[in-house]
This record gives sequence, C-alpha cells and structure tokens, in this order.
Amino acid sequence: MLKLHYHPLSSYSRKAAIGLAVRGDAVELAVVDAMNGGLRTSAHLALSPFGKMPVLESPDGPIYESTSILEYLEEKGPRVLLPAGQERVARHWDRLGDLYLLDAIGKYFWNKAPKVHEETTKTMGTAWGLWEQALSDGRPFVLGDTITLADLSAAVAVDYAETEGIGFSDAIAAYRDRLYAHPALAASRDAARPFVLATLPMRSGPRA
Ligand SMILES: N[C@@H](CCC(=O)N[C@@H](CS)C(=O)NCC(=O)O)C(=O)O
Repeated sequence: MLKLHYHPLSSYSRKAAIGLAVRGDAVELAVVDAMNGGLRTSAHLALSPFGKMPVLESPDGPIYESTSILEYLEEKGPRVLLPAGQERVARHWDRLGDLYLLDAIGKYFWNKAPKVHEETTKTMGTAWGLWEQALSDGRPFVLGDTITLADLSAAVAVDYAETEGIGFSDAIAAYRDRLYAHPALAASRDAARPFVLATLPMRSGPRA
C-alpha cells in the first residue's frame, strides 16, 4: 500500500494528503515527528534527501515534492486532478498556489514581523486577485466543477490565511466554503487545528 510520510500541520503535506483523498487512493498516513528531529533521521533522509515532507513510499520508490507525488498518482490513474486537455493550466495554477499563496502564508505562519505581514498581504492579495478573476464566471473551482490540482495549494493557503488573520475577499471566502464542504478538506483542517494552537508559543513576534 502507498505510505505518505507527512504531518497534519505541514502545508505541503496537507496539499498532498488532500489530493490523495480527493483521488480516493488507499494510503497509510505516517506522521513524521517533525518537531523532534524526525525530518533529519537517516531513515527519513533516505526517502527525502532534502529532509522535507511530504514523501510518498510507492512501489516505484520514494517520491518527494507534493506536486510530483500527485503527478505520479495521476499517471497511474485514474485521472482526477489533471483533467484531460487542462493539464498545462492546472499545473500553472499549482505553481501560482505554491509560490504566491502557500509559501507566503507558510512564512508568515512562523514569522509575524511587520515586514513579513506587509509582504504576505501584498503577495497573497495579488494571487487572490487572479483566483477571483478565474472564478468570476461563477464556476465553483478554478478549472470548473470539480476540485483539481489547480485548487489544492489555494485550499490549504486560505485555511492558514484565516487562522493567521490575513484577510481575503468575500469571493475567496465563498471559494473556501465550497472547498471545505468536501470531507477530505474538512478532515485536513480539523487535523491541523490542534497543532495550529500548540505551536502558537513557538511562533515569533506580535501579530501585526
Ligand atoms: N516544494 C516542496 C515543499 C516541501 C516543504 O517545504 N515542506 C516543509 C513542510 S510544509 C518541510 O518539510 N519543511 C522542513 C524543512 O524545510 O526543514 C513540496 O511541494 O513538497
């Protein structure tokens, strides 16, 4: 069986785990003890050379990088997250979501310096503007009626934007509600919550 090494708080782990759940893959979830050096053990580094998560143990060997994990599964089938004919566009939104939403909120999650707050608000604001444009014709998700790779990073980012008090428009709030109506996303949010609270004392600085 597939085994995903992940942590419920890790944004890229959540992206991969949600993708797996939306696809319906049977997977064993193995929590990495990331707070206690679990990413630096020789066993973990043998799976993930940069000491990061998520990483998938598959019949074809370990696969790291959240998008590569999902691409691997889509290649095996069924095709759920990369609809035929929309692959390039899905990958483009995945890049935007990783680079301008998930990385931005991931940084602010741990560092509440006013400068980081300013950068996060600006970068995420620009990215959400693109999402609003894509959704402006009334489609529920970025590529249409179903959740695809194009939505996954944004789904995790909107949740952490909310817990960290980085605002977004009513249109994005409605998108968040549509996303989290899916049981896989609701489960991911619920699993992350205790860690969001538990890490509060470790997260630097006053909120801007
Ligand atoms: N581009 C990678 C990012 C993975 C990543 O940065 N994971 C974080 C957790 S969200 C991590 O393992 N951080 C630990 C570290 O950098 O030491 C992906 O998409 O999987």
